[in-house]
Amino acid sequence: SEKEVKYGQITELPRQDDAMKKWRSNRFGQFIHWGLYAIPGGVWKGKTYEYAAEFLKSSAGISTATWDSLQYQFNPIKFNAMAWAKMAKAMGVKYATITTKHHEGFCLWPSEYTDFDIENTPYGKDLLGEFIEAYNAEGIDVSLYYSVLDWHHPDWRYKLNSEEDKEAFERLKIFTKNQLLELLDRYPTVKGLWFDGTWDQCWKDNGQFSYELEKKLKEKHPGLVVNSRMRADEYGSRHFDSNGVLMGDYESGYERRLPNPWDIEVTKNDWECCMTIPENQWGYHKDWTLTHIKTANELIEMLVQCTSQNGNFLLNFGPTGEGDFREEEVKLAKEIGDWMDDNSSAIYNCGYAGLKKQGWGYFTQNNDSETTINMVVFNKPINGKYRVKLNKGSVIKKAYLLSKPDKALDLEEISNGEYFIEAKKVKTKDPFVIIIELENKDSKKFHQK
Ligand code: H79
Repeated sequence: SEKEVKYGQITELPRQDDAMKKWRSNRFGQFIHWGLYAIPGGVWKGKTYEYAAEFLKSSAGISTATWDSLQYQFNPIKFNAMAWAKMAKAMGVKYATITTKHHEGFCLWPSEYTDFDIENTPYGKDLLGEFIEAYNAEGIDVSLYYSVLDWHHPDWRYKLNSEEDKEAFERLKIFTKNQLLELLDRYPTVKGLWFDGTWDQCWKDNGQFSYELEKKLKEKHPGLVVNSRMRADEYGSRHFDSNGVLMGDYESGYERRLPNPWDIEVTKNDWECCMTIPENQWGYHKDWTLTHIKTANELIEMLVQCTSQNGNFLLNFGPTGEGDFREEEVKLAKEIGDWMDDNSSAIYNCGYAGLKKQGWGYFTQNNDSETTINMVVFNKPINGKYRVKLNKGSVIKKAYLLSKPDKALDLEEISNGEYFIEAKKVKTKDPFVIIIELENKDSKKFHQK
């Protein structure tokens, strides 16, 4: 039975305005986690802490005063915003999301509302402004990550137990709103806000506030794209309201995990998966031998899977305290970029093709095309034949490798609409893309004009 929800969804979904269409067509983004935690890099007083480096303050039980004094060491002399932006562009991302303030509370921009910011470091300059300008100059959209959970701010409470807690939290709400409006004021080219740290009871108890805040931010900044994680309704339901309706503009619950690749329900909403390269490290950690480090092919497969299910893929980088990227990240960015150079036509502006996923990989389809389908292959079948099950009545006109458009691949029709594409002897760089051209329109795509 339907509940009455007053502080639920604000914008009807899926949004079809130009800003959202752009967000959707971007598909591949770079996440940047940068803050004071980059300085110790997971190591405190000679001891290495395995848990996420951006949680070191909590893992090592460091007092707020001690942690906050890292501010006076923050001096990323190697930071070169233009070099960062060029690396991101070469990797093939169309957007970047950067931590303006993580749980530690340190602000990467000079904020009027706190001294715990970049202005009061040896670096001193507006680092966030430099970042945005450089990325925009490379044609990359920028969104801002903002944690409402704040270990530095004296008014943050996990739970509001007393009148005094409630008063403190009222002040925290004003602070939060001021900072967000300040960010949008200072950086008018920003495309989206990515909220985090919204799971505590205090936030769940303030659904009306997150509703009014989302509304206000969108009024100030038309086109703004906000993640579902920002929101709770007045009953404390997060991401989805008490009737299961998605809040914000896209689902942002896919953190370090992907949906089941056969799931069709997920294609009905916009969504984004954010992913780390090690198991669970967002900020810079000195020791990457602690866990598995994902390979370029593993990450490319995740990007392709997201695309095939109408999702975006936001891949995280954790720069060092000095302001450069570790070698492993530079190498992966290059490898992914090389693949994107040849195959990005199966990614940008692409989404769910309306077809049943097969074992060899993923179908994607350009949202502006009705008769061309991409097959991105990660598992080569032993018989060299790629099964394609089209919707009934569909006929394949031609199939070929994206890398060799002039050579038609052999087709074997199995039954009405069902084919084998033969590609046993082809030489390709893996993972590779096969293109199918259909005789007729065959599209059950969700995001259609
Ligand atoms: O910024 C990165 C991490 O530092 C941050 N989010 C990503 C993007 C992060 N903060 N905390 N966590 C990740 C893990 C926290 C998980 C939990 Fe929970 C919060 C466990 C209990 C409360 C998630 C929300 C699972 C249950 C509720």
